Amino acid sequence: MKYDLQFRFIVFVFLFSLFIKPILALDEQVAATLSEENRKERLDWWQDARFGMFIHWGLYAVPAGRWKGEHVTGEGARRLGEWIMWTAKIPVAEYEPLAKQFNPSLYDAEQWVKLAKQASMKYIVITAKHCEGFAMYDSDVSGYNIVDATPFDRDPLAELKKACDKYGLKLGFYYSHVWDWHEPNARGSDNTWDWPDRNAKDPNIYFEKKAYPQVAELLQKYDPDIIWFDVPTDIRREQSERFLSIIRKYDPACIINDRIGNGLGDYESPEQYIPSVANKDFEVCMTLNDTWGYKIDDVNWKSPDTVIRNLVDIASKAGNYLVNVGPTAEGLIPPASVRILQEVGKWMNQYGESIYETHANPLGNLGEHVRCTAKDDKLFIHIFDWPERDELVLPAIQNKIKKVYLLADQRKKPLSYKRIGKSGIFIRLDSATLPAAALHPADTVLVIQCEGTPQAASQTTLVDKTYTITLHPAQATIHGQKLRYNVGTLHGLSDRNRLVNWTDPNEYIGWPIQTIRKCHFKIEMNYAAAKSVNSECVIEIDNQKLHATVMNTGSENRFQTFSLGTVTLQGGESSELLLKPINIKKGSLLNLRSIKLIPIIP
Ligand code: FHN
Repeated sequence: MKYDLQFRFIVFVFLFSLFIKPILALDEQVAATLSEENRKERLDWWQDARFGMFIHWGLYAVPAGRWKGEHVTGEGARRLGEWIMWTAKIPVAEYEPLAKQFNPSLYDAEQWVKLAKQASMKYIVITAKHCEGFAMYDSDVSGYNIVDATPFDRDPLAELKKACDKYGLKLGFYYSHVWDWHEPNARGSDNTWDWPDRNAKDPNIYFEKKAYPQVAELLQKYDPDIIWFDVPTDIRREQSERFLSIIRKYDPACIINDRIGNGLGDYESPEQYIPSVANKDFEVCMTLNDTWGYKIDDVNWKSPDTVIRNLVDIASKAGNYLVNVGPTAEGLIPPASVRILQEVGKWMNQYGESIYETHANPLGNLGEHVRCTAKDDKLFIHIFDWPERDELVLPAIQNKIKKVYLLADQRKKPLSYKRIGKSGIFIRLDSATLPAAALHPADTVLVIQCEGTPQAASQTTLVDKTYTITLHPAQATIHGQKLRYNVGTLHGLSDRNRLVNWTDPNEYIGWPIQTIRKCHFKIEMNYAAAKSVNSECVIEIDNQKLHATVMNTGSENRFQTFSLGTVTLQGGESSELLLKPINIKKGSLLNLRSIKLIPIIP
């Protein structure tokens, strides 16, 4: 008996080492790539790049937002061009024949890559397979692809990869790994019009038959720099790990976004909004109109100035900006998109140094019309709106200032500035004497060149009569134990970071602020509240109190702005602006988005 057990144990150890250990070893190798050191190394080029092109291209470009003569639209995702199969509940049997019409004869990968370069974008992410289930590349896994199922008979992703390599752009693939409306077993936001019985769906069949092997072939065939997964609903940890292992088997350096699911991504992916405060690596993806996939009827284009300011705002928080184009069924990027990106490129040609390879603003909270990026010994001060009386007031920096000049001024003519006590820098921007070419309607960039790496003299918010200052709850000091700031995932369609558990009326928040001269301010509060209606709170500063009764905004995610009154701040003082409950009727006091101090110029 004894020898029998020993023999069995020996056999078990042998089999374990032969078959199980390599699998665990594989997991150990994959697990090692999740280290912060590995992640930072993978993201090195990506963090410097700051700006990329998103491309949503698929069969949905054929109907282009219309079905049987009707404009297909609706609330939320229903207005999106690439959602037409879901929104119009188009059966697979009626949707598949679109492939026979799909012949993008005007497609020219080099033209697309040249536009991205002209816009000063450093990488491209294109849909390899969206929720419609159609592969935009030569897939050996599914015949439902652009080479086998259409008259086009070319591989657009292979051509794009060649063009990106030729012109020095990185290339990533978007892959909808959970949602697939062409597949009977895919879950998530699934196809319930062909296959209504959700309980009959086994996602593992879909993963094993299509998603896992397609991700593997994308790595094998095209060696992408990024895999951009989408919407990780209905995916378990081991399934996300399987996708990770597949990618890591072929490329430890391939960047993966957070939508792989279960916390396994390299960065966060806020969509259609810019986080007010960010403390993680993130990339904002955004449309140029209101749809990702091409729609004839969507002409709600953003201006180039809006795109420029978004890029600057995101870069000031050390984030990336992935701006989308939705090519037509003929293979053309819409002319309106081309024009916007060309204008952005002109600004980047002049000011790109203030975006690429920069770090987040080190000066703390700045006025609404100003952003800051930093690199080496320089601070890049981005002036969105020309300040009152040509006066720019900035928080003080510890460093000795070597020079202040306009980035676009080739002669780097020094601008006059002076320090104001320990708390501020005062720069005169006499627009009458500045070179007109250096002033851009979207953003004029000043350089403050320092001795050494610029450091803020204080993280106390400087308020002044020359600009509106916005106080964010993320930057508040919390006075209490239960009340806290919840830093959720940035992924999704809105900023979910918020104050939570504000149930104790003795707990409050505050922002240390400082002034350099006497100022009068109107104070506005932007918040959402529903359960705590009629609770009371008060803003206190310098012995002045502004009372407020919490109003019902409809829900704890629907925000409204309320004016609370005016205060006067004396110059040369440091104080703390406090927001305190007086009583809390029910739930958490309110979901605060911001408090604004708007100067009143007498
Ligand atoms: O449903 C998709 C949508 O079509 C689009 O691809 C965006 C891009 O990030 N992602 C999903 C919505 O979050």
